[in-house]
Amino acid sequence: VDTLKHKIQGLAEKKAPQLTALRKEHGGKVLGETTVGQCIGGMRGITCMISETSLLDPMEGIRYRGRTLQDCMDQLPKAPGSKIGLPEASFWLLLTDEIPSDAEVKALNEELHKRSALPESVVKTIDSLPKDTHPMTQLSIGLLALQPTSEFGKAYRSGTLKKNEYWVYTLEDALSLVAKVPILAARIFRNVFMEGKHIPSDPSMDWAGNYAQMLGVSDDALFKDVTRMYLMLHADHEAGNVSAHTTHLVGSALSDPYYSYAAGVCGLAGPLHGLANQECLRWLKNTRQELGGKEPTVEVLTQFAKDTLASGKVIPGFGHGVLRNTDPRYVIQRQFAQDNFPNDPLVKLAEVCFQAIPPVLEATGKVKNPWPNVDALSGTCMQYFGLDQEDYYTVIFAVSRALGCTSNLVWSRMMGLPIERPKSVTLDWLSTKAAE
Ligand code: AMX
Repeated sequence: VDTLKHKIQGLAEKKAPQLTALRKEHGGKVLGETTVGQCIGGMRGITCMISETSLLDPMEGIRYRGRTLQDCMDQLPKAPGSKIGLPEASFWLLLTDEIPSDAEVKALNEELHKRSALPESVVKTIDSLPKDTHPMTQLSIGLLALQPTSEFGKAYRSGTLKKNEYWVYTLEDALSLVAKVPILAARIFRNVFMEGKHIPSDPSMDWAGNYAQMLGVSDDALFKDVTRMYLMLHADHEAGNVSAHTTHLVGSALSDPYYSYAAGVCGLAGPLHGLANQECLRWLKNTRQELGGKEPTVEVLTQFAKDTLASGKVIPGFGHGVLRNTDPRYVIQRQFAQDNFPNDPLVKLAEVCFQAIPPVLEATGKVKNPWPNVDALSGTCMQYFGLDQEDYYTVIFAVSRALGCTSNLVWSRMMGLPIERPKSVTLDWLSTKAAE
């Protein structure tokens, strides 16, 4: 922890003059105008937040601290025998702007294991929930049940916490939350789908590999890898998306990381956000069923895609709000699937979709990005190993996004960002303004 603190502090010292200059000398500089359309339309395209951890390039996709995901795959330390950049190494990168060494990731994993035990009260709370409570509801309840353990909360209540120490206690909570979230998430999985038979945490394992073995759906070493890959690729995606923004907003009120991320998880549970991967898998499965044993071909899939559009539905797994190219998260998952299980029927179907669907979407003339997004394959990769409990998929997303959301909280407190309070107006106010 001391090394991590030291590195974060060192980076913050480098960034401090930049932040001061931006505030003092350029505070009045115009970044853009806000239109009536943006005010009604979900604030799309309004540049109005800071997130140091990642930045989205419309063509190359998300970059963690300036590194593309392929860079992360190549450069981040790996578990023995694995080719996947470890997600907890990306946590280190998001926090420090440095690729950790193998020894640093090992030490980080040891620290996470030390912090990973769930208090008995949290275990009781989770175990007492009705099994038909959605796993995402259970996860947010579990995170809130952990809130009394917040070091930030305790320090703040003590009345002696100084503003320049906020980030230290936020980091303490971020580490503990990240340490505990796979334990909590695995417990929920085993309670809901495996009759409450739990698999103990293995302190010799990496963060994501251990999560995979606690889920216990497959003994295949590749299941650990697919989990590592999923958790690395979903760790962060700027701060404007619903879960990251919610976490940031709640944190801006100095609510501690447990409160903040529990709120973010509630946003992730929405069908327009974290639930999309589930939709994609369903679409592929339905398509396969309707093909009724027929070999998928580009011609058949083209017709299928046209029919989906004609019935007024979207084709899940394609398109993006900001990206304008094939999502690199899709590219990496596709490579993994091609390398390891190219003959899986759903993988084969997804391959044909990749060829057939973009031209159909392009032909509509309105779809801004006809290319596949992250969700086009993630469910397929998970179900290959037997993780076919679709209601659980968003929980895995949430375990991953804890890395980005909590790193961002640390940096928000480090930069002393204030409470968020954008201006809202009424329709009448807008009409008057529009008529001017
Ligand atoms: N299938 C059919 N129509 C689509 C489409 C798709 N895959 N993607 C976009 N369109 C349509 C939109 O519905 C919109 O139609 P409208 O003008 O009649 O309302 C038009 O094309 C223009 O949309 P856009 O500006 O290209 O996209 P957007 O920013 O409004 O929406 C998204 C982005 C992801 C919601 C959209 O592409 C979509 O619905 N995709 C399918 C669902 C999906 O894969 N979601 C997961 C996204 C990844 C993620 O963030 N987790």
